[in-house]
Amino acid sequence: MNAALNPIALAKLPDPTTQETAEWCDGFLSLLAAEGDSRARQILDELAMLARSHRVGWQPDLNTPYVNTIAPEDQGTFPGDLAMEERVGALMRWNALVMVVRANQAYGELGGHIASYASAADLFEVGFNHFFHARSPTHGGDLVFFQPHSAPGVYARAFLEGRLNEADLLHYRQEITGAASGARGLSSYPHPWLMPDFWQFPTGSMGIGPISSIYHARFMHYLTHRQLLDCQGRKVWGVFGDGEMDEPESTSALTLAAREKLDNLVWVVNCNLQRLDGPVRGNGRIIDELERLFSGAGWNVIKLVWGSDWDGLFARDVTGALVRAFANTVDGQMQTFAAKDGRFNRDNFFGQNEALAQLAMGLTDEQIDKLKRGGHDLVKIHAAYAAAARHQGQPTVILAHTKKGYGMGTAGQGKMTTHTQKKLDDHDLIGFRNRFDLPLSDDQAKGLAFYKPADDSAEMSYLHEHRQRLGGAMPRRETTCDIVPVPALDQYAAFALQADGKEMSTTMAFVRLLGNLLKDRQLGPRIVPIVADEARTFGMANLFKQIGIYSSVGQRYAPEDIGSVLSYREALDGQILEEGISEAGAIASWTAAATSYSVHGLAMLPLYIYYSMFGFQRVGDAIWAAADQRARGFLLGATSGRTTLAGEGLQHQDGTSHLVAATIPNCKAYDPAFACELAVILDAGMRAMLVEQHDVFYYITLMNENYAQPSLPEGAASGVLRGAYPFATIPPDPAQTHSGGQRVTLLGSGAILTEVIQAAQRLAEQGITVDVISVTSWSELSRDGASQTEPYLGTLLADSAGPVIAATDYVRAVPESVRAFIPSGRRYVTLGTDGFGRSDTRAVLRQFFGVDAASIIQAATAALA
Ligand SMILES: Cc1ncc(C[n+]2csc(CCOP(=O)(O)OP(=O)(O)O)c2C)c(N)n1
Repeated sequence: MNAALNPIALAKLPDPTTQETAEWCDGFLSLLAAEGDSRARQILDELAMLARSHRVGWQPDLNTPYVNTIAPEDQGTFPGDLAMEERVGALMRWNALVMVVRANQAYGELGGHIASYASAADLFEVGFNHFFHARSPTHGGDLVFFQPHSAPGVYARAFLEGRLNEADLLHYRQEITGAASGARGLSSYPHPWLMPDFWQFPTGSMGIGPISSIYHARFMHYLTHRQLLDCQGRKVWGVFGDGEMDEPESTSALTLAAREKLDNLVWVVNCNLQRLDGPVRGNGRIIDELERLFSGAGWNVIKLVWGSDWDGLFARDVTGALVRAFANTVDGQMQTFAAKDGRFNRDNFFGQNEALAQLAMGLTDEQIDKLKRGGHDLVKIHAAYAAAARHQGQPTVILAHTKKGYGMGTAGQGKMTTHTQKKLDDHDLIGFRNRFDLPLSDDQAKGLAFYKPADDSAEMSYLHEHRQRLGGAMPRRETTCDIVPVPALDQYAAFALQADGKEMSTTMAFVRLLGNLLKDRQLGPRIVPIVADEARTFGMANLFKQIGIYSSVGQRYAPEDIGSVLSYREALDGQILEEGISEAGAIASWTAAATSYSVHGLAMLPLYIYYSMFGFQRVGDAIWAAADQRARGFLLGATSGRTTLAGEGLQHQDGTSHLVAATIPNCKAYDPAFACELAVILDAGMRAMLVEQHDVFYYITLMNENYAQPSLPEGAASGVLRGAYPFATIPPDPAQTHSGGQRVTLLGSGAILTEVIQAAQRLAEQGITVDVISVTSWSELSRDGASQTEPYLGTLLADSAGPVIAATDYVRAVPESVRAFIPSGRRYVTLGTDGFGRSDTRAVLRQFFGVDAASIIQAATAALA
């Protein structure tokens, strides 16, 4: 592009007040005219280098003028039928609006949003008509993350496409009533759990969609580089809110996306300048701020600020008055302009100075009112998407300027309160009809009638034809994938099953099991070990060399420990995902792998091992979203428990993860004490997820305490999986007759089971019969109890008698969760680690929290008294 002919570029130039400045500028412009952009860039680079070598202290401004990145002459031809797409888009807008308004007319409490989709409609529609490719025999399918509260628009499209009917739309946000009446309830936001053949990615919790999209895009590179699946040609699209960008998760992985050169990733940030309460940056400009942020992070930034009808204004604006005016207009003011009519904008925006007033002279107030922002102009949006899709070597963000509540007139457009606006009066409805030229009578508009053109109409043909070209309807969640065979348990876990008193920690056992599984020809390659800079902590350093750490550029250095058998090895086909110190990133990575069976039709088995405290507590919401996305994989909460991780103190010691895990319906959580139990659980989990293909995931806590590991007791396996099994009955010391046939049952899980066993032995020495039950999962016991007339725990306890004492390394609420299933008449006492953690030796900590053998004996003795 020749800047000499471009008024926008001219306007950005410094005022050539001095002769010298003018000469420099002229020199540059003639260079540009004579030798083009690339030579101009080269000269600028060289000048910048020269300036730096003299420590001039100059940095280029990361902001460009408040105009479109793509010049009109570079935007290419729009490949669609513009008028048709506007008509079809208007129908989406209408049906989405009707759906929300009617749901709330019927039941005012249901909620829902109109204004967000009103701003995002064109951004979605261009994607649907021209870019978002569904999975088909010839294409693996794009991944699309939809702004959650714009879901009504996606339903409206599915309605026109014939995937949903009117009865379904009438059950927006009513899944229960919908199902009961034979219709399909439509979930508030994208929830794969609730609409498993429809939504792919849960985005309802702001920030999780953005970070998730990055790690999904990276995981596609991982699959390609490991030659498991060729993901080339597939894109990850995400439409997110400008307010949503404030979430730490939204921006925390931007540099990773750039570093990994994720050119398969395109974000569209819907910059309607508003969030829920008000403006996103009332006193600044969010588009400028995001431009600086994203370009600084290494992204390709495309600003999509103004619609085509501004092109003429810019072309006539030879003095740069428009660009200067925008540079002086903050978003709070821009929102006011959006909310007001053409007259107001003429007076207050174009009225700022003579040059601007001149520009607006040829426009009527109505034309001024209708001047489009870039994110409402199909042609401009298409140009931006096409440029993004073409761009190589970087992820792209499109900063799309829109109006919140676009077209909602005085009822909503640009209003402070528009986010939650769910009512429109007759006047607004007629206004909306007129604004978008909808084929509705006054009565139909006022009566909020859904509108679907006849099946053989041009609109419907256009709609279907465009989706057919792109592989069919979207969003669409698929679940077909091959079964991955799991080797027989004794092939890889014999050392754990017959441990025979050998000392090891369950973490060591896990690493050994993992090492063995990795060697399996069929399962091995599907395993995705994930760490967040803690592999050495868990004794996994041997895997670095064995299977390599994934790196999209291989290894460009000689590692310091090159001679070592454990040398740090990065490789293009490396298998470990080393996410660095980002639990948010690691869990997003885990989710990408754990949903690969559905997103890519290729089942993978991610095992993310981390400090258990930094899991459910730190990234619990992301785990909840993974559950919603029907993840299948293992989460391994290592160094778990409040007394087992001895020296680390308050912020590291986890006493609650099992409490939270228990609240996630498709999470099976286990706190095994022994390597043999762990092996049984791991094995069953793999079979459930990879062979039987259940939508469950497993949370297993692991400890770093070494102790003697028993072999798996005969017949214990099924109890291990159900949550508990009788570990031992210790008969009373016959020399001690004074206790008079007393009997007590001790329940223990995880690390505290060893304390329970010690206590049992000492109680038996006092002449008491002690039944020891190893609890592997409190939550499985509790779920069983709640769903069965004869709870398994009750059956298990039927063979014993006397009080029941339970002890764990978790808060008391964990063993309390099974109280209801203890047979009546038997006293139930729970010991746990409530309170803040602190540092000391294990023995002292257990004594302090009252979960050591002595405390268990004391509780048992008191209960027997
Ligand atoms: C983690 C989280 N916090 C808060 C919300 C509630 N919430 C839903 S939408 C919204 C405002 C979104 O603003 P923006 O991202 O700018 O999108 P817009 O609706 O303006 O397009 C908020 C606060 C949420 N869904 N998730």
